[in-house]
Amino acid sequence: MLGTAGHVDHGKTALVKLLTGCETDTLAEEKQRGLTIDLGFAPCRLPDERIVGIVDVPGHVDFIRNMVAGAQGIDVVIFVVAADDGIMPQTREHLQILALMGLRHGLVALNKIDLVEPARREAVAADMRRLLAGTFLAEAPVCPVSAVTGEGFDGFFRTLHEVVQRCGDRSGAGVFRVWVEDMFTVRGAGTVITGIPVAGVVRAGDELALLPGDATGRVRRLQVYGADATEGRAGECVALNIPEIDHLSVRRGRLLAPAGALAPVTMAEAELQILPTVKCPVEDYLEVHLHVGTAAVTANVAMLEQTEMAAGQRQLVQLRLAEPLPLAAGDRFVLRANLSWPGHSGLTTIGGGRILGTGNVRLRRKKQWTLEGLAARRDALGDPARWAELMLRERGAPMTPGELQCACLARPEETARLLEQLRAAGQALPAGGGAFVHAAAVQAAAAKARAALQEFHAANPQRAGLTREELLTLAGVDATVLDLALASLLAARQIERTGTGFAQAGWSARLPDRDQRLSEQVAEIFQKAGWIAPTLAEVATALREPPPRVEKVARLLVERGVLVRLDERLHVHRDAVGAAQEVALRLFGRAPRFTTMEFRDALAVSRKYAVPLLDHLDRIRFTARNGHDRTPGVEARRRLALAPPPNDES
Ligand SMILES: Nc1nc2c(ncn2[C@@H]2O[C@H](COP(=O)(O)OP(=O)(O)OP(=O)(O)O)[C@@H](O)[C@H]2O)c(=O)[nH]1
Ligand SMILES: [Mg+2]
Repeated sequence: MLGTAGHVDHGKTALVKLLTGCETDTLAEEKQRGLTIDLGFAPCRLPDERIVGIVDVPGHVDFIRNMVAGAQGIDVVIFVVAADDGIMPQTREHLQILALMGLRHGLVALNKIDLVEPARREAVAADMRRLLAGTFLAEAPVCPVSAVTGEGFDGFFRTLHEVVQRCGDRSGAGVFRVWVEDMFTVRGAGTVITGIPVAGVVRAGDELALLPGDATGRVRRLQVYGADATEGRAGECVALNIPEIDHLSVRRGRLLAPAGALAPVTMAEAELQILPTVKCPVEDYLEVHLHVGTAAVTANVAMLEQTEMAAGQRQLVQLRLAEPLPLAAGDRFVLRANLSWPGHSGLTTIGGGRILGTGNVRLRRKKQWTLEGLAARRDALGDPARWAELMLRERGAPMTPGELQCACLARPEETARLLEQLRAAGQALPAGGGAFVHAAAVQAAAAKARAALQEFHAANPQRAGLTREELLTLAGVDATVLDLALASLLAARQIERTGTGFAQAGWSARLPDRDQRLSEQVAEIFQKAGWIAPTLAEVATALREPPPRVEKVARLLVERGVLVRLDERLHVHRDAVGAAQEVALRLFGRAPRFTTMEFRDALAVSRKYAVPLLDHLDRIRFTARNGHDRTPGVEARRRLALAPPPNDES
C-alpha cells in the first residue's frame, strides 16, 4: 500500500491522478475548495503490471486526523514537497507522524519543478536532505517532477517501482484486524466496510465483530482493489460486504476482528517518545488526542517513571482513554496535543510509540515490577516466538492454547507452532488438560517450596514435614504449578515424601527423648493391634499418659507415615494398611470385584473397622468404589499388572 504525504497544495492529489488516472478528490467541498479533506483511494498499476493501492491524504493541518487515519495502513510513502514553497509545517509534521507509525520505505517527489529555476530545485532538494537525515527517509531517492507538465514523471515512476520492490510483501499472519476507513451501503447488498487490514487474512463467510460494540456479522462478499476476491490480506485495500451489521453502527475508527479476539479497553501501557521538536516540558497527565489505526480519542498520559518529559525523551506511560478502543500490543500510536512554546501554539504532534499492554486497571507510578514487565514486553514486541514465551512467563500459571492465542493475537495453527517451539526449547511444560506452563514458573514454585520447607524444618525440628495444602498456602502459587514443582524436586531428590506430605531430602524429625520413647510405645501398640486398632484415648489410658500428649505424638507419627489416620477417631499402623491391601489383592485374584461384606469377612473384623479401611483404600486409589462393590483402583491394577480401564483419567 502506497500513501501520499506532505504540506497542503504541494500536489499530492495531482500526482496520484498522474499515476493512476483517478480523481481522488471526490467530495463536492473538495472540488469547490480545491483541496483534499478526506482520504482518497486509487489502484495503481506498476511497470510489472502489479496492482498496488494508493491512499491520498489531505495536507491541510485541519484534517490531520484524516491524514493519520490514512497513514496507518501504508507501507511506502510518496513524500511530496513543492519546489516553489519548499519545506512547510506539515512537511515536517507528516514526516514525524510517518516515522512514529513505523514506516520504513518511501521516496520524495520534488513537485512543481515547472514553477522554479534549477537552482531553486537544488536548494529545496538540499533542504529536504537535511530534514530527512536521521529519519527512515534519509536514503530515500528525491525525484524532481511536475504533476502538471509531466516532466520527470518517467524517472519518478521507475524509482517508485524500485522502492516498492524493496519494500517486500506483508505477511498476513495473525488474527484478522481491519480499522474501518469508510463505509457505504449498496442497494440489495447492504453494509460495505472498507479499510486496509493491519493483520491476517479475511475470506467470505468469516464472522467478524465491530468493536467497540456488539454488532457481528458474516462477510458475504469481498473486493480487493475494487475487484471481487476470495480473500483479502493485510496491507490490501479491502471492501467487505457484511449485511448483518447495521450501517448506522459503523464509522471510521471502529475495528473489525473475529468475535472474542480482543476487547475494547480504556487503559493502554506504552513507551512514549516525545519528538525533539517539542520545545516545552510535557507534564504528567497531559490531555492528548490519541490516534491509533483510524481511531482518534481523547486520552491522558499518566507517566509511570518521571512526572515530566522533555523533547526527545522516552518513558513508559499509561494512556487513559476517554472512550474504549480495541487496542492490541504492538499497535503504533501518535499523540497530538495543545502545547505552546515561543513561535508555536495550538494542536500539534508531540510524540507516539507502540502499545505494550492493554487493560482496564490504573497502574501506579514507579512500580519496579510493572516497569520491568513493560520493558520486557517492549523488547519482545515484533518477535512472535519471544512474545509468546513472554506471555506464558508472565502468566506464571497454566495457560491453554486458546488463552495464549488471545495473548498473541495469533491463529490456532500459529499458536500450535509457537507452543511446539517453546516445548522444544524446554520453556513450555505440559500442565494437564492441554494447558502449558512456563518452566520458569515451575522453577520459581520449586524455590518457594524449598524455602518454605527449610523455614518450617528450622522452626519445627520435631515435625516430619509439610502437606501439599500447607505448601500451597505458604508458596502462594497455582496448584498445578506446585505439583509440577514438587514432582521435579522429588525426581531431583531434593525433597522426599513423608507420611502425609513432603520434607527436605535427608530430613529426620528430632523428638525430645521423652517424646521419642512415647512415640515408639504408641507405634508399637498400633502395630500389634493391626486392624482392630484402639482409640487414642484408650492408648493414653493404657500408657497412663495425658491424652493431649498421645494425640500430639500420634499426629507426628501420621506425618512420618508410621500411622495412617482413617477418620477422626480411627488410626491404624501402616503395616495394617499394607496387610489390608494384600487382602484386597487376594480378593481381586478370585473375582473382578468384591463387596464391603466380603472384605469384612476376609479381614475377620467388624464393619466398624472394615469400612474406614476400605474408604481409605478408595482415597489412595487402591480400590475404586462402584455402589456397594469395589473394583481395582489405579494402584491395585498396577500391582495386578492390569491395563488401566478405558475411562481412567490417570
Ligand atoms: N504548476 C504546477 N502546479 C501544480 C503541480 N502539481 C499540482 N499543482 C497544482 O497545485 C494545486 C494543488 O494541487 P493538489 O494536488 O490539490 O495538492 P494537494 O497536495 O493534494 O493538496 P491537499 O490535498 O489539499 O493537501 C492545484 O491547483 C494543482 O493544479 C505541478 O507540478 N505544477
Ligand atoms: Mg490533495
